[in-house]
Amino acid sequence: MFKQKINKLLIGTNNRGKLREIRSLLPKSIKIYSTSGFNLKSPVENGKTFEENSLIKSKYFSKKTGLMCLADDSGLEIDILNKNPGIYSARWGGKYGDFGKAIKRVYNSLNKKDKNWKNKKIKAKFICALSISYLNKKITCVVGKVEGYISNEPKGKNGFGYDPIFIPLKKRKTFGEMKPSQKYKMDHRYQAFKKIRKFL
Ligand code: ITT
Repeated sequence: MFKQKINKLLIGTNNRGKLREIRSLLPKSIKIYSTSGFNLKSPVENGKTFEENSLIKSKYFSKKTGLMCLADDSGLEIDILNKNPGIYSARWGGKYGDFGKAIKRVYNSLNKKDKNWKNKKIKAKFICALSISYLNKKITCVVGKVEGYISNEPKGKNGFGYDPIFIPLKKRKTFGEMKPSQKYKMDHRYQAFKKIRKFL
């Protein structure tokens, strides 16, 4: 069991939206490093679950830099699409991470599945697996979730990725319409963060 508090940490992501959000969730006392300082590419994410892919990233970036690393693997699961895009959420954006394209693919898939989907509540959840590793050793790996549904059209310019099409339960606005400070206090990443607080 890892007992010390962490005082420096590499955030193992090349996604700027995630980096912004993780920075704002970490205590200010921790010295944070990002992958851009090391000019590192991402590893191949060939795991079958969010947890496996998160650990692939935290171990890979830790071994490359010699720093303890926090990595995030996340995505959007849509019930009637058999939980797709799920672990393929980034890949639905194509080689260039085009989220206009990923969102179109969601709407095309929904249209194919059920012509009448806009008159129904399309259940979805965001999932986030956060892991901390030091070299090849896993220190922790936890999962956080937020449930909600898919908006009939993209709304809002805040956030990143699928934020414009996700409305959390009991809210009317998409994550893309919310202020970042509001989204950060309720989303899947925050739910996962609560479970690793004891390390930070
Ligand atoms: P790294 O692997 O470098 O961290 P990535 O973008 O490839 O970056 P993932 O493999 O975890 O990360 O893919 C998750 C995708 O799911 C990501 O590209 C986002 O578009 C989407 N996603 C995850 N969390 C999200 C959030 O809070 N809001 C909107 N979209 C999110």
